[in-house]
This record gives sequence, structure tokens and C-alpha cells, in this order.
Amino acid sequence: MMKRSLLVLVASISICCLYAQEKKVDKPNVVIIYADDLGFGDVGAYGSTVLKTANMDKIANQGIRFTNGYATSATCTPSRYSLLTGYYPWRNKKAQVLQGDAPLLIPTDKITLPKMMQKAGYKTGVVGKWHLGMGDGSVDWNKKVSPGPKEVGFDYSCVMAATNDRVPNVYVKDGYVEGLEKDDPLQVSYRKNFEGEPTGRNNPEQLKVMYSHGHDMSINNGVSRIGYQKGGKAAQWVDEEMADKFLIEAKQFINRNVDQPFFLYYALHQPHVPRVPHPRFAGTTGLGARGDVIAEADWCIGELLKTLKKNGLMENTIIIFSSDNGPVLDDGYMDASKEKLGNHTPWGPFRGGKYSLFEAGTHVPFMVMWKGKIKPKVSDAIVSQVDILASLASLTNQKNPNTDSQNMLPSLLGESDMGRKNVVLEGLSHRTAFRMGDWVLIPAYKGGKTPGWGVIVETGHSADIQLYNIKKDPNQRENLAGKYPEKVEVMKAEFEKVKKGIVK
Ligand code: NG6
Ligand code: CA
Repeated sequence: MMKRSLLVLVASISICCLYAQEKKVDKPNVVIIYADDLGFGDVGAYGSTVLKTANMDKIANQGIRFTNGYATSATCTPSRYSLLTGYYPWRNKKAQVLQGDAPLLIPTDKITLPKMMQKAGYKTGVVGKWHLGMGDGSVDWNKKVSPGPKEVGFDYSCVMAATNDRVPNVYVKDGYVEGLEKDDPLQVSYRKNFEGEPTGRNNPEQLKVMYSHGHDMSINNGVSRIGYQKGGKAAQWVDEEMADKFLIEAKQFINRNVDQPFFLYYALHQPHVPRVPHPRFAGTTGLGARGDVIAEADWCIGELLKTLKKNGLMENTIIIFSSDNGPVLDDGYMDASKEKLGNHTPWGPFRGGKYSLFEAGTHVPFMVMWKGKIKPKVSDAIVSQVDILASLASLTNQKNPNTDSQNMLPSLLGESDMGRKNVVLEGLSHRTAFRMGDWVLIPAYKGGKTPGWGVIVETGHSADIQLYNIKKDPNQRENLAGKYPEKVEVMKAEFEKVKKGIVK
């Protein structure tokens, strides 16, 4: 009798263990590493020979390297909005580059990527650049700032509110500004300066990097920013330390969650302006500040991979790496990124860059690695960051939400080469282009060749309809709209269908 119950006990324990093991494999951790303004051509695996990116290359070469991966927009907020909501950004007119005091952009009653992962039993965390608004529009930075990442579905957050060139220059950890001292409250305004506070415009002698356009307001750490801030001195970040800070936070999140499935959104701040690398990286690439901060970002990625490895999590973690929009050289500071570029081509074979409806605005590095599960390969499937939501819904056996997001899981895991039939690309001011197969249609838009504030980037806007064959002409030099009017009509009609409603 005793023997029998012992046997039953042993059997059930082993079944339990087996189940637990299976459960773990069933729910691989997911880490999204998201660069800020990194171009297709900035990565070694995508053809960069001048700038070395050994760790990004490791992900690309040991996983699936997509040659047709897209951000939904050529700027930051809209792309991030899509990543987390599964909706194209142009469906929400507020999804445009936000200031640091903007209210939360993502509705809190809608499904989001992190909420979906929470439902599947994942611990969720975001570390790095947020730029999706926080608070209700009249934030007191000395109290709890809410709603924010938590209400969007992140159990843990340590973020900057907007960008590294916008106030407030502080880290917001789980809703509270980190390191604030009671007798030095933090005040923020995007309308006017606080009396007696230095600005880049009035006090250029205090600057270690000079602004070229905009960015002439409050000064922190020798860099003038967009917007005004006063006080909160002990909480203000030091740009040189930002990479280490976010890396430590990301590593700690992983270390805390080794024994349970986790979803980490690691939103790097590089190579967005101001580009102020840690002294360990300054001058190491010969390409100026932009190259140096990319080297710094690559190092961060390597350290994160080491953390996963050390915890024995490599075989149990899907790593997705991409960028929120294409590259830009002078984005508001005279940091010699253009002068020191040499033969490096951040935009790869494409035309345009950040802010552009031309390919380089949204056609970005996109790679997925899952050690031991994914067989390394290069995939030409068209995939968009908007698809990550539906794909992870499929991974976690959940219903595909009714959004613009399409389930690309088989392609992301390399089991299929079927990508999207079409994808909408956004430039400035919600202006959109349409890719279908190898063709890109850019409708006629009035407007200048560069964004209003003087950044030298081709927006792609033209008074003429443009049609390009991206496969044959990735640099979009030969407008074929006149030659193939039927193609233009077919694409216009399909584009309208997608714009009108969700088309899966
Ligand atoms: C622009 C800023 C630019 C950058 C961008 C947002 C000026 C002149 N330019 O308005 O420097 O901050 O907004 O970049 O102020 S993004 O990658 O976050 O979308
Ligand atoms: Ca960006």
C-alpha cells in the first residue's frame, strides 16, 4: 500500500515537473530592444563596414534578419504607439511627436501589447525612452505621475518621459521622479522660461555642445534642450551615464524575473540627439558622436545578452531588435555627425531618412533571435512593427485583437517567408505612402522638401504622384507613375481599403 502511494506521488511529481518545464518553454520570455533613430545602414549585418556593431550582428546572424522590416512611422511617438497598440498611428491624430509634458497618448481601456502579455502570465517591464505621454496634461512632477506605463500594462517602468532633448531631464520610476529632493521641487513648462534660469540661447558659454536648430532652451549637464525646467537638480540626469543607467535597470528586471516569464521593452536612447556618449565610447569610432553612441548602444545590447546567458535564459528568450525610425545626421545639435561621416551610409541603399516618406524613413533593421529554436536566415518577408502585437498574441495562444496588427509569427520565427501583402508608411504630419509587393506609391502632397525647422532630409513630398519599384530601385530615383498608370490605380484602390478599415 505504502509503496503504491509512494509510486503515485513520485509519478505525479514527475508529471508536475514535466508540466512545469513544458510550461516554461511554452512561454518564452520576450525582449524587444528598440533603438532610436538607427538606420538600416548603421548595422554591420545590414552592410555597414565602417561602423562595427558586433552585438546587433550577433542577433541578426543567429536569428532571422529581415530585409523588409518597417517601423510604422518616420518619427518616434507614432512608431512606439503602433508597437504597443497594434494600430497604425495615422488613425489617431494625436499620435505625433509629443512634448515632455504631454498627457498619456494610449487609451487605458484598450488592449496593449504589455497588457496582452500580462494576461498570458508575463511580468512586464519598460526601461528607457517612453515618449508616449504621461499624466493628464497638467502634471505635478513632484507627486505621482499617472496615468503612464503602469496603466498601459507595464508592471515595472524606469523611463524618461519623452526624448533626451526634451525636458524634464529626469528618470521616472514606477510613476515617481527618481532622486527628487523635497526642498528643490521640479517645475516644467513648454511655454515660457522660469525667471533667472539660464538657456542655451542666452548662455551659450555654458554649453558643451552647441544647438543648430531649436534646442536653445533650458540647460542641463551643459546641453540645452527643448522646453524649460527649474529645480529638481539632484534628479537631473547626466547624459554620459544614461546608457549605463538604463542597462542596469534592464539587467535588474531580468535578474528579478528569472523564474517566471517576462516581457521586457528595452527602449534605447541612442543614437537620438543629444548624442553624448560615456567617455568609454567617446572618440572610439572616428565617426563623431553619432557613431560613438551607436557603439555604446551595441555594447549595451551585448551586456544584455550576457545577462540572459548568465541566467541560462538564451534558449528561452525571443529577442526582437529594431529601430523606431530612420537615421538623421543634424537633428538640432552641432555634433559633427555629418562632418565626420566619411563613407558611412546610415540610410543603407535607401533614399531619405528620419521624417521622410521615402524608404529610409521607415525601412529599418528588424531582426528576431531565439537560440536553439530559430534557424538563422535572411528573410525578405514584409513585416511591420505593428505586427508584433498579433504575433505575440499567437505565441501566447490569445485571440488576434481587431487592430491593424497581422499575425506574422511564422515569419518572425523563420517557419514561413510569407509577409504582409501591403504596409502603410508614415512620414511627417500623418502623410502616408503605401507599399504593395515590391511597389511603393507616394500620393501627391504639397509641401517643402525639408521639415520646416531646417533639418536637411528629403520628406518625399511632391506635387506629383510617385511610384517606385523598391526591389529594382531602392533609392527611389525613377518615378514610374507615368509609365504604369494602371498600377497606380490598383494601388490607390487598395490603399483606400486599408485606410477605411482594418484589413487583415
Ligand atoms: C523634433 C526635434 C528633433 C527631435 C524630434 C523627435 C527640433 C528642431 N527638432 O522636433 O531634435 O527631437 O523632434 O525625434 O526641435 S523622435 O525620434 O523622438 O521622433
Ligand atoms: Ca526616433
